[in-house]
Amino acid sequence: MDGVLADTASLHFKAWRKLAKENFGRSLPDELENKTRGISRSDSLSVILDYLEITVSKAKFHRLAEEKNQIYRNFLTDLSPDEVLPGMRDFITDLRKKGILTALASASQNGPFILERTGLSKYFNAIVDPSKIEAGKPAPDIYLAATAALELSPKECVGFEDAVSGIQSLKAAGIVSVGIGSDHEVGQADLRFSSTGDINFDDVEEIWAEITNNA
Ligand code: GL1
Repeated sequence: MDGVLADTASLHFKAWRKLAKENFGRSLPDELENKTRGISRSDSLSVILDYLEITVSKAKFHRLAEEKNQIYRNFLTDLSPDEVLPGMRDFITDLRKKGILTALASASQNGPFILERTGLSKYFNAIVDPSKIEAGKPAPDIYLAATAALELSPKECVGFEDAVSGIQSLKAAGIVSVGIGSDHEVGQADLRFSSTGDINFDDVEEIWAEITNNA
Protein backbone atom coordinates (compact mmCIF):
# COMPACT_ATOMS: atom_id res chain seq x y z
CA MET A 1 0.00 0.00 0.00
CA ASP A 2 2.51 2.64 1.13
CA GLY A 3 4.40 3.59 -2.02
CA VAL A 4 2.24 1.41 -4.28
CA LEU A 5 -1.30 2.66 -3.80
CA ALA A 6 -0.83 5.79 -1.74
CA ASP A 7 1.95 8.34 -1.57
CA THR A 8 2.62 7.64 2.10
CA ALA A 9 5.97 5.77 2.16
CA SER A 10 8.06 8.92 2.54
CA LEU A 11 5.78 10.14 5.36
CA HIS A 12 6.67 7.05 7.37
CA PHE A 13 10.36 7.84 7.14
CA LYS A 14 9.73 11.50 7.87
CA ALA A 15 7.96 10.36 11.06
CA TRP A 16 10.84 8.03 12.01
CA ARG A 17 13.26 10.92 11.50
CA LYS A 18 11.21 13.21 13.73
CA LEU A 19 11.02 10.52 16.40
CA ALA A 20 14.81 10.00 16.39
CA LYS A 21 15.46 13.73 16.50
CA GLU A 22 12.99 14.46 19.29
CA ASN A 23 13.91 11.54 21.53
CA PHE A 24 17.62 11.10 20.92
CA GLY A 25 18.71 14.29 19.12
CA ARG A 26 19.95 12.13 16.26
CA SER A 27 19.56 12.29 12.46
CA LEU A 28 18.82 9.26 10.32
CA PRO A 29 20.71 8.81 7.03
CA ASP A 30 18.85 8.40 3.72
CA GLU A 31 19.91 4.76 3.33
CA LEU A 32 17.84 3.75 6.38
CA GLU A 33 14.70 4.56 4.40
CA ASN A 34 15.21 1.57 2.14
CA LYS A 35 16.01 -0.68 5.12
CA THR A 36 12.82 0.21 6.96
CA ARG A 37 10.49 0.35 3.97
CA GLY A 38 7.64 -2.13 3.99
CA ILE A 39 8.40 -3.72 7.33
CA SER A 40 6.25 -3.52 10.45
CA ARG A 41 6.35 -0.68 12.94
CA SER A 42 8.22 -2.71 15.58
CA ASP A 43 10.68 -4.18 13.05
CA SER A 44 11.35 -0.67 11.68
CA LEU A 45 11.95 0.64 15.19
CA SER A 46 14.39 -2.20 15.89
CA VAL A 47 16.34 -1.37 12.69
CA ILE A 48 16.50 2.29 13.73
CA LEU A 49 17.55 1.61 17.33
CA ASP A 50 20.23 -0.80 16.05
CA TYR A 51 21.54 1.92 13.77
CA LEU A 52 21.57 4.41 16.65
CA GLU A 53 23.15 1.77 18.92
CA ILE A 54 20.54 2.49 21.56
CA THR A 55 18.95 -0.13 23.80
CA VAL A 56 15.61 0.63 25.44
CA SER A 57 13.28 -1.18 27.84
CA LYS A 58 10.22 -3.00 26.51
CA ALA A 59 7.97 -0.25 27.86
CA LYS A 60 10.01 2.51 26.22
CA PHE A 61 10.06 0.56 22.95
CA HIS A 62 6.28 0.41 23.05
CA ARG A 63 6.03 4.14 23.83
CA LEU A 64 8.37 5.03 20.96
CA ALA A 65 6.37 2.93 18.51
CA GLU A 66 3.17 4.61 19.68
CA GLU A 67 4.75 8.06 19.45
CA LYS A 68 5.93 7.40 15.89
CA ASN A 69 2.39 6.45 14.98
CA GLN A 70 1.06 9.67 16.47
CA ILE A 71 3.58 11.71 14.47
CA TYR A 72 2.68 9.79 11.31
CA ARG A 73 -1.06 10.13 11.88
CA ASN A 74 -0.59 13.89 12.26
CA PHE A 75 1.01 13.94 8.82
CA LEU A 76 -2.11 12.22 7.47
CA THR A 77 -4.65 14.81 8.58
CA ASP A 78 -5.11 16.06 5.01
CA LEU A 79 -5.01 12.61 3.42
CA SER A 80 -7.47 12.47 0.54
CA PRO A 81 -8.02 10.68 -2.80
CA ASP A 82 -5.37 13.05 -4.21
CA GLU A 83 -2.70 10.91 -2.53
CA VAL A 84 -3.52 7.85 -4.66
CA LEU A 85 -0.39 7.29 -6.75
CA PRO A 86 -0.58 8.00 -10.51
CA GLY A 87 -2.51 5.41 -12.50
CA MET A 88 -3.42 3.19 -9.54
CA ARG A 89 -7.12 3.94 -9.32
CA ASP A 90 -7.53 3.19 -13.03
CA PHE A 91 -5.37 0.08 -12.75
CA ILE A 92 -7.42 -1.42 -9.92
CA THR A 93 -10.67 -0.43 -11.59
CA ASP A 94 -9.47 -2.29 -14.67
CA LEU A 95 -8.53 -5.37 -12.61
CA ARG A 96 -11.98 -5.42 -11.09
CA LYS A 97 -13.61 -5.13 -14.53
CA LYS A 98 -11.56 -8.12 -15.64
CA GLY A 99 -12.91 -10.10 -12.67
CA ILE A 100 -9.53 -10.26 -10.93
CA LEU A 101 -9.64 -10.50 -7.14
CA THR A 102 -7.61 -8.07 -5.05
CA ALA A 103 -6.22 -8.19 -1.52
CA LEU A 104 -4.22 -5.74 0.55
CA ALA A 105 -1.11 -7.27 2.15
CA SER A 106 0.41 -4.26 3.85
CA ALA A 107 2.51 -4.36 7.02
CA SER A 108 0.85 -1.11 8.05
CA GLN A 109 -1.75 -1.19 10.77
CA ASN A 110 -3.11 2.02 9.26
CA GLY A 111 -4.14 0.19 6.07
CA PRO A 112 -7.94 0.31 6.48
CA PHE A 113 -7.78 4.01 7.48
CA ILE A 114 -5.68 4.94 4.44
CA LEU A 115 -7.84 2.95 2.02
CA GLU A 116 -10.92 4.62 3.47
CA ARG A 117 -9.51 8.16 3.26
CA THR A 118 -8.20 7.69 -0.28
CA GLY A 119 -11.48 6.11 -1.40
CA LEU A 120 -9.82 2.80 -2.32
CA SER A 121 -11.56 0.42 0.13
CA LYS A 122 -14.25 -0.54 -2.32
CA TYR A 123 -11.72 -2.02 -4.73
CA PHE A 124 -10.54 -4.73 -2.32
CA ASN A 125 -11.97 -8.19 -1.75
CA ALA A 126 -9.79 -8.75 1.31
CA ILE A 127 -7.57 -6.78 3.67
CA VAL A 128 -5.09 -8.78 5.72
CA ASP A 129 -4.77 -7.63 9.32
CA PRO A 130 -0.98 -7.44 9.89
CA SER A 131 -1.41 -7.61 13.67
CA LYS A 132 -2.61 -11.22 13.22
CA ILE A 133 0.47 -12.23 11.22
CA GLU A 134 3.21 -13.86 13.23
CA ALA A 135 6.25 -13.23 11.02
CA GLY A 136 6.30 -9.96 9.10
CA LYS A 137 7.90 -9.29 5.69
CA PRO A 138 10.34 -10.59 4.41
CA ALA A 139 8.64 -13.79 5.69
CA PRO A 140 5.94 -15.08 3.32
CA ASP A 141 3.15 -15.17 5.94
CA ILE A 142 1.28 -11.98 5.04
CA TYR A 143 1.10 -12.85 1.34
CA LEU A 144 0.06 -16.42 2.10
CA ALA A 145 -2.72 -15.01 4.30
CA ALA A 146 -3.78 -12.78 1.39
CA THR A 147 -3.97 -15.68 -1.07
CA ALA A 148 -5.89 -17.74 1.50
CA ALA A 149 -8.34 -14.88 2.05
CA LEU A 150 -9.02 -14.84 -1.70
CA GLU A 151 -9.21 -18.66 -1.76
CA LEU A 152 -6.49 -18.74 -4.40
CA SER A 153 -3.17 -20.55 -4.57
CA PRO A 154 0.02 -18.44 -4.58
CA LYS A 155 0.63 -19.53 -8.20
CA GLU A 156 -2.58 -17.85 -9.27
CA CYS A 157 -1.51 -14.49 -7.84
CA VAL A 158 0.70 -11.50 -8.57
CA GLY A 159 1.98 -9.14 -5.87
CA PHE A 160 2.96 -5.48 -6.21
CA GLU A 161 5.69 -4.05 -3.99
CA ASP A 162 7.92 -1.01 -3.59
CA ALA A 163 10.20 -2.58 -0.97
CA VAL A 164 12.99 -5.16 -0.93
CA SER A 165 11.39 -6.84 2.09
CA GLY A 166 8.11 -7.16 0.17
CA ILE A 167 9.72 -8.70 -2.91
CA GLN A 168 11.48 -11.21 -0.66
CA SER A 169 8.16 -11.98 1.03
CA LEU A 170 6.48 -12.60 -2.36
CA LYS A 171 9.32 -14.83 -3.54
CA ALA A 172 9.20 -16.87 -0.33
CA ALA A 173 5.43 -17.26 -0.82
CA GLY A 174 5.86 -18.44 -4.44
CA ILE A 175 3.96 -15.47 -5.85
CA VAL A 176 5.00 -13.65 -9.03
CA SER A 177 6.44 -10.28 -7.97
CA VAL A 178 6.12 -6.89 -9.59
CA GLY A 179 8.42 -4.19 -8.21
CA ILE A 180 7.76 -0.50 -8.42
CA GLY A 181 10.82 1.69 -8.08
CA SER A 182 14.49 1.71 -8.97
CA ASP A 183 16.65 -1.30 -9.71
CA HIS A 184 18.42 -0.67 -6.41
CA GLU A 185 15.11 -0.89 -4.53
CA VAL A 186 13.21 -3.67 -6.28
CA GLY A 187 15.68 -5.13 -8.77
CA GLN A 188 14.98 -8.67 -7.50
CA ALA A 189 11.37 -8.56 -8.69
CA ASP A 190 10.19 -10.75 -11.61
CA LEU A 191 9.09 -7.59 -13.39
CA ARG A 192 9.87 -3.97 -12.56
CA PHE A 193 8.26 -0.64 -13.38
CA SER A 194 9.98 2.62 -12.47
CA SER A 195 6.78 4.17 -11.16
CA THR A 196 3.11 3.34 -10.71
CA GLY A 197 2.18 5.35 -13.80
CA ASP A 198 4.17 2.89 -15.93
CA ILE A 199 2.34 -0.28 -14.78
CA ASN A 200 0.98 -2.11 -17.76
CA PHE A 201 -1.52 -4.96 -17.37
CA ASP A 202 -0.40 -6.86 -20.48
CA ASP A 203 3.22 -6.98 -19.31
CA VAL A 204 2.11 -8.21 -15.88
CA GLU A 205 -0.09 -10.90 -17.40
CA GLU A 206 2.71 -11.98 -19.73
CA ILE A 207 5.31 -12.43 -16.96
CA TRP A 208 2.76 -14.22 -14.78
CA ALA A 209 1.89 -16.64 -17.62
CA GLU A 210 5.54 -17.20 -18.46
CA ILE A 211 6.56 -18.00 -14.89
CA THR A 212 3.46 -20.03 -14.11
CA ASN A 213 3.72 -22.14 -17.27
CA ASN A 214 7.36 -22.89 -16.59
CA ALA A 215 6.82 -23.72 -12.92
C1 GL1 B 1 4.42 0.19 9.42
C2 GL1 B 1 5.71 0.97 9.67
C3 GL1 B 1 6.02 1.89 8.47
C4 GL1 B 1 6.00 1.11 7.14
C5 GL1 B 1 4.68 0.32 7.04
C6 GL1 B 1 4.61 -0.58 5.82
O1 GL1 B 1 3.31 1.06 9.32
O2 GL1 B 1 5.59 1.78 10.83
O3 GL1 B 1 7.25 2.55 8.66
O4 GL1 B 1 7.13 0.27 7.02
O5 GL1 B 1 4.49 -0.51 8.19
O6 GL1 B 1 4.54 0.15 4.64
P1 GL1 B 1 2.26 1.41 10.51
O7 GL1 B 1 3.04 2.11 11.55
O8 GL1 B 1 1.25 2.29 9.80
O9 GL1 B 1 1.67 0.13 11.01
